[in-house]
Amino acid sequence: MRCGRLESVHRLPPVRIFSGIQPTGRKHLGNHIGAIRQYVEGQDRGDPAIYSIVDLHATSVAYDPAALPRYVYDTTAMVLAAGLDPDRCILFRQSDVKEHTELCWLLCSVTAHGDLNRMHQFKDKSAQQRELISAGLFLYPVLQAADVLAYRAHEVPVGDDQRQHIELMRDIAERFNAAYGDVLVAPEHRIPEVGARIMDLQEPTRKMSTTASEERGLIFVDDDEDAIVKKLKSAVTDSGSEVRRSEDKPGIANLIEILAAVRAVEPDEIEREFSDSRYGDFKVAVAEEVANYLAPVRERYGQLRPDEAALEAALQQGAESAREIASDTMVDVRGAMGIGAPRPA
Ligand code: AQP
Repeated sequence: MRCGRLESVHRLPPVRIFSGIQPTGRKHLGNHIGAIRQYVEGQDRGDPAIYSIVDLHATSVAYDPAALPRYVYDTTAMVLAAGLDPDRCILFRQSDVKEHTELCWLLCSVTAHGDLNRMHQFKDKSAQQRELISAGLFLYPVLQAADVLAYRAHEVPVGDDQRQHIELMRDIAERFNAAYGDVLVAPEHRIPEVGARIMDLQEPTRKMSTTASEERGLIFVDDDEDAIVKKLKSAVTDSGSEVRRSEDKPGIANLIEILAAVRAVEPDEIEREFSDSRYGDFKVAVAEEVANYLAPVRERYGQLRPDEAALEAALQQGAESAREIASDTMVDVRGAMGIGAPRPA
């Protein structure tokens, strides 16, 4: 039985996986369900699975330079606590691999200004900026394309909010290949069927967001049980009483989706099970299960986070492997674009 499974796994073509996550301090339930747990699943399938703590992206909006190195360790500890293992995947800090920034500039030559102007994230985030809408925020999707294309990754696990960026990244890769020859791989997104867009608990028509949500609207992965129960009990719902999804019930639909994602079942199953329940009882059930689901991650995070030397060592080990792959791609990109000294014939 076991042999049969292994044989069929070996017949599958190798899939290279890449995803990046911002070091924005505490991570929320949306990050965990939409992205981080897919990273862990990819670790077993990826050949290799490559994950980056994208500190360069953090500079595209106002940020605290003194806090950024600590936030990188927070996020590193968080993904390790969720189950990433630096010996079974490549985990590194984006700024340690200089190829990302070089490729970003080169990809600008095949990126349409008009396409960047249409990016929802740019529109939303530029509206949030008080002092400066930086060119970095505008170019964010090009750096993100460079992150993935530098590894010629086939698959990018992300939440639904990144769909448009991945489509742009495919266009960039295809335009590059049409102009300079077949060098880059146009990747596919891997967006989970359930839990791809976890919504804010207080404003359930908006996604749960690090920068836009208030504390009450977010569940942090390292929130303790009391905080989780309090936030979920006070989640906004409508005036009805039926536990079912519909457009006029975004709050209850979000809680159904959260419980389905936590249990890894279809939302229909949750609706059937709670068809006779009242909102209050349903919220208590969701709160208890979310708290139980996150408890081992929180505990492990508490053990890993204090050892910054070990976190740094894991990131350095990953950077070495990442550099090897990315520098290979850059030799081809530079050659194809006629950048640098001519290659020997
Ligand atoms: N609400 C969400 N539901 C499901 N997936 C989500 N992701 C983000 N929000 C949700 C996914 O998490 C991954 C990491 O996102 P990031 O690097 O952008 O980290 P962040 O900036 O801390 O997360 P936010 O909340 O997305 O911040 P804002 O809103 O400030 O930009 C990505 O794969 C993302 O899709």
